[in-house]
Amino acid sequence: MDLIQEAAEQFAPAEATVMSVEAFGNGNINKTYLVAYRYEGTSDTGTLILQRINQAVFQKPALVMQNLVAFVNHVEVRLTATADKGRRGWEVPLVIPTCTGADHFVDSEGGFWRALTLIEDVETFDTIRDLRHAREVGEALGMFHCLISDLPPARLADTLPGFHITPEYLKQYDQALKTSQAEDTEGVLWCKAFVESHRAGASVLEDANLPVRPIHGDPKVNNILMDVTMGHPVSIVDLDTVKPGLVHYDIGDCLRSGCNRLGEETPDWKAVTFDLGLCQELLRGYLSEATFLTDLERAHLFDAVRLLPFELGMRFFTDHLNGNVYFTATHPTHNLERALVQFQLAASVEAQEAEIRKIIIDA
Ligand code: GN1
Ligand code: MG
Repeated sequence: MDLIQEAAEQFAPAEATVMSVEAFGNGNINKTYLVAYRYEGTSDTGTLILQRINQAVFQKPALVMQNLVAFVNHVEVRLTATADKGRRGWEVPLVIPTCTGADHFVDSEGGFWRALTLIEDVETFDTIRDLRHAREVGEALGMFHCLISDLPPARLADTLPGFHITPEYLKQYDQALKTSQAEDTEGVLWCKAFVESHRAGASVLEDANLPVRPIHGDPKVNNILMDVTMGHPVSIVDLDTVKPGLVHYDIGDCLRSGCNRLGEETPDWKAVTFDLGLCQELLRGYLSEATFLTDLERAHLFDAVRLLPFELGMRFFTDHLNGNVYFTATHPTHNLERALVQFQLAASVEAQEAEIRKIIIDA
């Protein structure tokens, strides 16, 4: 039996047979599958999400599960307290135990597997469709932050030290430069020059004494689930990076993902721009929900908008220099192409600094 099938059977109900296991979603780190099963002797079926955690990235996957359970338990209580019967409410994926009651399964090759409930009747988008969608995405992130704003960050482990700390990524980049075998193509030279001209100000967020809060860590547009009929958001999934951090990392990440109409996988990197209309709606949506934000946090929002695309560009570029060891890549220059997109986006943010600062003040 192959390892995926073996893992699927650990999480399906004891009285059910696994019918199919299919690749699901398009994450760059973990492997995700949709498992369908049928209860023996009946026509009743069920589904679950099965994931193998990338242990090169998450070196302590048990802590990822611990955070997930702390998050789910907290949000479930909050949701029961605020349930609104009139509209489809916010939902969270639940951890499905193995047949022996554990929250994960380790296969014979050391692979770390866990299963979650599937949130049904939703759709996801790689890019934002229109202004209304932008507003809903912003509201979703604000809602998410609000739901966890009273979860003490100390209850969450740091599952990924250095995550979103731009100066740390600069150090990793410098290291990669020393050892890289990558050829100095035109794109590589352009990226190197871009990083060199952007070294200053990399630690502005960490230096600003901003409050540490629980964050999502990866709120890109396709992690936000939209109800298929009503179109409003019902969840933000991909919860492996829920941990203590600055909300700026989330806001910057959501904006760099949401305001790039061509998407982060576009081959046409020279045409990438940061869309001001989408930015305005997304931020309005966010700020309408995130009422806990302090003046100091608001004052550093532009830094987040500027830094996050630069940081992700540098992470992709570093991975290109290292031979694609971190992000899943379909071809050798994939991470270089992704880096060019993010750097171009960062350049577009800088070119529109005055307009973006005005949007932040007026939002
Ligand atoms: C990774 O696995 P995925 O696609 O959800 C990465 C994020 C990046 C994102 C870019 C743990 O997320 O930080 O923003 O790719 N996750 C990790 O697409 O590094
Ligand atoms: Mg993720």
